[in-house]
Amino acid sequence: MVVASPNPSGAEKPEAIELPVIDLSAERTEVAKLITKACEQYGFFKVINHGVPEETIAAMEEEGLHFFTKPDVEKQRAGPALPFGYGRKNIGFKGDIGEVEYLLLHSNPLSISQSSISISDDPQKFCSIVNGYVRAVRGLACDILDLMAEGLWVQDPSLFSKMIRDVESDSVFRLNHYPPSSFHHCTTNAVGFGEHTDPQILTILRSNDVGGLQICVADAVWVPVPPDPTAFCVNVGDVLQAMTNGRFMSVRHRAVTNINKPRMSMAYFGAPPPHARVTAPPELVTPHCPLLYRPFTWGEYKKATYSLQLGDSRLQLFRK
Ligand code: GA4
Repeated sequence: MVVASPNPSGAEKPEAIELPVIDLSAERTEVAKLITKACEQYGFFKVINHGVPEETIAAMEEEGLHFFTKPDVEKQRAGPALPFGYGRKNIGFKGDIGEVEYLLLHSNPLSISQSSISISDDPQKFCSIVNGYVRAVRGLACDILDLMAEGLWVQDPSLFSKMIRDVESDSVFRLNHYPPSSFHHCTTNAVGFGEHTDPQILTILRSNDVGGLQICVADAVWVPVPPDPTAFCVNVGDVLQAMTNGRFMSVRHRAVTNINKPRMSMAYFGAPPPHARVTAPPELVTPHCPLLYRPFTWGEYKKATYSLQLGDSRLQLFRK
């Protein structure tokens, strides 16, 4: 059993954090400014009026819940998640474990269609629901990335979004199911998904109304983020930190289990194509802020990611 470590800073439990809430229907320049500020200060924010239809979200959530309530033997048929499919407790290839079961899917339609066969009794329906959800959240991620480029005054407004729009984009979609701690005879929160940063460009996350996400706001101070099923939680990944020359922060986060209730989260991780070159544009490199990371390809970064453990700092390896 992996138990969430207390904050070493003292006995007091930190207050929950209210992430910046950004209304995407507000005036564009203002939205771009607010997003930029949130990425510099927190690396995390919430978006409302995001345009992803409620039915698209509800259908995906229903499919996910339906899958996780299946008997073990049926779920195992979709596994192991090496690299895609059903996984349980084991995370990555380096021995990390957590109190979580999950479905990990590549986001391209062909791969989704192939995975659907072993996941669902009605693969066509599952495939069309996942494709619909992924298309919608990819669109949202692209809109947000364009707003970020505007907020940073980057010359090419699609500098970031074109990487995940590319047909070869290596984006992935993940459904995580965290059984309640009591399920494991545990009376305290257990670590569902250990601390880490997301390696990709941008993550678009939502969960049911059960809390569990925590972000690291200062050295080893973990703050819970209250659940909000009406919003998407957006966070900066390592690649975006590198592409913004360190202006945006890829922040460590983790998920703990709830004592009484199961939590399900759905995350889209927008990534570049394997051969795309990741580096900051000249506008973000100045004598005062010289280039922080050496240019690398996503393929190179991914290789480093999978050769390390979940909680290791990978971006450090690419520091100039
Ligand atoms: C964290 C973000 C995504 O869930 C993920 C994870 C991946 C995996 O579960 O296979 C990794 C993890 C994540 C980062 C370090 C490596 C790779 C497990 C692990 C130990 C799908 C991703 O891209 O990186």
